[in-house]
Amino acid sequence: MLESSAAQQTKFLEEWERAGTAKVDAFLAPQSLSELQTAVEASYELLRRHISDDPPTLNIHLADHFTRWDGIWVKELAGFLDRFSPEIRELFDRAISSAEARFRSLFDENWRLEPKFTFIRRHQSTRHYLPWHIDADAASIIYTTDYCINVWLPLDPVGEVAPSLELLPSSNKTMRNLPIVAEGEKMRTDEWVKDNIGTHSWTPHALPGDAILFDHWTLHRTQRIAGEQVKRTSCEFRFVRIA
Ligand SMILES: O=C(O)CCC(=O)C(=O)O
Ligand SMILES: [Fe+2]
Repeated sequence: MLESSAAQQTKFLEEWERAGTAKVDAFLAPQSLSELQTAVEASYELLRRHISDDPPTLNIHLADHFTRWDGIWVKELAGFLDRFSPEIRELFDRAISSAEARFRSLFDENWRLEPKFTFIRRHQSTRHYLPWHIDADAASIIYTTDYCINVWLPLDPVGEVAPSLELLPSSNKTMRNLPIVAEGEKMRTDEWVKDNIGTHSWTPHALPGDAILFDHWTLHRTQRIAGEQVKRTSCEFRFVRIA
């Protein structure tokens, strides 16, 4: 029997309250997913083509994230697309509006996507897999807002071949009362996590269109999966309360 959307929302909110993380199947409708996939692919291609322009056409932040970790900072991408591909900018804006509408239907109307905290990530090897961390300090979010929710959107199937996220449900309750890491790498060692939180982790499988939500106190890391040849692209759409 299909659950009504009200029943699904209640179930989601219960899980969210309990664990600080939850999966939403088909967070994006097929049309929005397809727009997002097209926009992301086209942006990587454009950045690749322009990364070595002399004089530079990518600003320093866009170039830095792209070169260092195959990342795209959405805040900085917007201006670049306005110059080089307004039609891709439009696709992005539409996908973001759909994600905002879906997010608000799960929580309430008082949320918006924050481009400053929104990134696209591509793993092409295990080199940039992230160790245990919370986004509050690792992504420096705590210096701007006291609460933020990450809508993590894989654009490839994850959990089996390509890496998903491994999360520690309910770790947010402990982490929000512990000191943040202010300096250096801002990552927690396996031993620290075992001693302070435990080992009961959750590694959701997900398909493109599904979303894994978690708040900025929830410990997580890239799923440990060997495949050096595996490529995985994902979006980190971060939401904050409308002030
Ligand atoms: O995609 C990954 O491997 C890590 C993502 C992450 O840490 C995040 O979205 O906050
Ligand atoms: Fe993270």
